[in-house]
Amino acid sequence: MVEMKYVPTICPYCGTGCGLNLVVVDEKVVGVEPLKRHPVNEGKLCPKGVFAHEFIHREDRLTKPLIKETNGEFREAEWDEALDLVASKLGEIKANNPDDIGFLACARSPNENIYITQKFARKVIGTHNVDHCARICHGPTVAGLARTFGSGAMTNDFISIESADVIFIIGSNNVEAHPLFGRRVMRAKKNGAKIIVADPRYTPTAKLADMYIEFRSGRDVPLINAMMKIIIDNDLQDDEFIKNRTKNYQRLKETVAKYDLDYVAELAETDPKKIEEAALMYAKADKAAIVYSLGITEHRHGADNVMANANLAMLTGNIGKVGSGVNPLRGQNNVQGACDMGALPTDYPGYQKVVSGQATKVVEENWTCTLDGCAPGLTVVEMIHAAADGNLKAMYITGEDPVLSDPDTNHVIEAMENLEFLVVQDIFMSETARYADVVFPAAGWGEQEGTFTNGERRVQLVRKAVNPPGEAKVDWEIMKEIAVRMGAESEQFTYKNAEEIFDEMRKITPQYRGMDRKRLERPEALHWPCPDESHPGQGLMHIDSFAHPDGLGVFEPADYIGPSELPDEEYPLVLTTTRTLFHYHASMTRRCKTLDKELPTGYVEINDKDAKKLGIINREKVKVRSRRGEIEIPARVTPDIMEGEVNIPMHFFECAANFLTTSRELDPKSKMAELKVCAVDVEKME
Ligand SMILES: Nc1nc2c(c(=O)[nH]1)N[C@H]1C(S)=C(S)[C@@H](COP(=O)(O)OP(=O)(O)OC[C@H]3O[C@@H](n4cnc5c(=O)[nH]c(N)nc54)[C@H](O)[C@@H]3O)O[C@H]1N2
Ligand SMILES: Nc1nc2c(c(=O)[nH]1)N[C@H]1C(S)=C(S)[C@@H](COP(=O)(O)OP(=O)(O)OC[C@H]3O[C@@H](n4cnc5c(=O)[nH]c(N)nc54)[C@H](O)[C@@H]3O)O[C@H]1N2
Ligand code: SF4
Ligand SMILES: [Mo]
Repeated sequence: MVEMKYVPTICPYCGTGCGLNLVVVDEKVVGVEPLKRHPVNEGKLCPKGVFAHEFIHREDRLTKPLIKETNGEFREAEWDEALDLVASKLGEIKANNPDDIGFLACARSPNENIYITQKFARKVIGTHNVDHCARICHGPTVAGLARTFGSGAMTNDFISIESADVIFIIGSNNVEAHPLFGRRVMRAKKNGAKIIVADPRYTPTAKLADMYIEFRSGRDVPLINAMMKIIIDNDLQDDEFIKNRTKNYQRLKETVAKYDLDYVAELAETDPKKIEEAALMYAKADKAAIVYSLGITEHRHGADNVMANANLAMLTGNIGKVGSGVNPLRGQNNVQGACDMGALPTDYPGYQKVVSGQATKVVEENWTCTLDGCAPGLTVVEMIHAAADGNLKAMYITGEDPVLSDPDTNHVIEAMENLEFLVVQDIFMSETARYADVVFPAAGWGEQEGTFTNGERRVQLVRKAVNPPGEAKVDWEIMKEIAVRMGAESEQFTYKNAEEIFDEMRKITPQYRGMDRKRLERPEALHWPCPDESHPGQGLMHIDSFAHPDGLGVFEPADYIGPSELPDEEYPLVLTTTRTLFHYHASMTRRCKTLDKELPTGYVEINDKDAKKLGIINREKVKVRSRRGEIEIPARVTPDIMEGEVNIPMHFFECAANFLTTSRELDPKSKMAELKVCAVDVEKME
């Protein structure tokens, strides 16, 4: 008899966090069904969710530990041998200097794995060198919203957007990147909301807009400052809110006074009338929401961009009420959780600072150890630079693929090759795993229990439907084995299941303290902050006061800095890099046959007028060059990108955007690299 079961869980792709059932027949996941009553997706899924089961049972899953021989080839190894090797090598390097080792946590995997990764780095190795992909994603959100609001997370829940009167979307293509949030934007429009989209590309999201503002990548600060100036000039600011809930308004006023409409329009290569009209629409609305994503964050002034949005919302009193707020759409399924869990070189779980003696003491007491509570560790891009310079000797990378995802691929490869010892723990042989000394096979989605925290701070259970393939193990189990081998006090790594880890975590994480597993079993789960077991969780933040100790929001005015690399004669075009509907980064969707058929490889979008000048026709293969590298890639000629700008989706290693991008300049406030702007040349090939 065929045995069939439905296992409810959460989609493994974007931070929307849709609920679905895995359909399991004879120990194999054969399909996916949306959860009809799930509060996020209400019975709908985007194509990635619908076909999410297709990568699980792939033949090329990693099933055995691999050790690289001196001839550069991998051989299969038994677990004991590989674990012993990693424990002894890490022990050797640690004995010399714990800060010679760096860790990357996996924002694709459950909170429990991530908590263990940072605990392993801090307690077992003794370093704060632990970070993850948020650094080159929404790191500026965490930094920028913490400065302005006191908490670095999305201020409203997803459903709130449906009550907005005006939605200002800047640098977010949510119809493709967060489709089930995009669905709510469409519903808001049906309810009468006016939509403004500011983006250098006329995206599927922009096509929904009542007003589309085309403008040049990297000019967000002047654009938003000009909007604030118009609002103040027209006396449309919310004086009550500014007086009672904020500080530093005078400085904001002085800063934005410099952002004259015509100056900004010229700088941003846009229409001044549109900036003015957008500002008036936003300020006059009763409830106006800001939605943003990487178009705002992935710049060397990413945190300034974020703070400009926060300033705009506070200026008009659009915080702490339904239908308003500052809504960064978080990327990975569990990147909100990865930040919450303290996979950050500056923060313990719950954003408690490693430089705080008080926070360090609490963590030490709970972990029964002493910690180095003084200097923060290295961030993602700093680790890559340090490895390339010989200042970092080992890396332990769990579920992240910097060779594909980090800026300046040639430099990343150089860094990986320069490491004395590299451990990669993944579900597939990623581009980065090829450079590893030891590869551990990890259990993936559908093969383990735990929790994901979505972009609206909703903490949801994920469940095991099938066993991992071959000898693959859950991430935390692998690290536990190494911890024990490295002599970590055994009582500290004796977890029997993910729930025990979650319960330990919530003891030191104020935002999660009130979440017990029983409460998370409800379909709506719980939003953080949830400080105690009687607290209902909180979808809407900053209702009466901000999360700063004095309860006030802080205006943080920012001046225009702009991109570090502007077009010139040799590299005359601005390159931006983005996402497409059918692919999610690379490793999983490119292995889903249905999605791969939809879009088998990459392309460079180029404006039709630019293409004409260069004699390039649609689908023709062209060469794109920057100061870092070059790739060959088919052209997609389109009017939907502004003149002077080209765009490459980031998913395809055979024509990878990151061979061209730069990691030279980082945002001083968040250490973000400039993934959304660099200068390139597009050449016709012979
Ligand atoms: N289908 C799919 N969905 C995904 C992902 C995926 O790989 N595929 N990845 C997930 C992850 S990790 C993330 S972080 C999110 C990202 O979600 P988004 O940020 O929405 O995705 P992107 O396409 O990278 O960038 C958004 C928009 O920024 C615009 N842009 C470029 N430069 C600028 C600029 O200087 N200013 C402004 N205002 N806009 C600019 C681009 O044209 C693009 O339309 O998506 C998540 N969802
Ligand atoms: N040019 C350019 N570059 C970008 C961006 C851009 O817009 N432009 N966006 C940036 C952003 S926003 C992000 S978030 C990063 C994403 O960068 P990455 O985090 O490197 O991207 P993923 O492909 O999501 O990597 C996840 C890896 O984890 C593995 N994995 C999945 N589940 C598990 C698990 O349970 N356990 C373990 N151990 N492994 C698992 C996958 O196979 C994959 O190899 O890319 C960044 N890079
Ligand atoms: S919107 Fe995001 S979470 Fe929902 S099905 Fe699509 S990829 Fe999955
Ligand atoms: Mo991301």
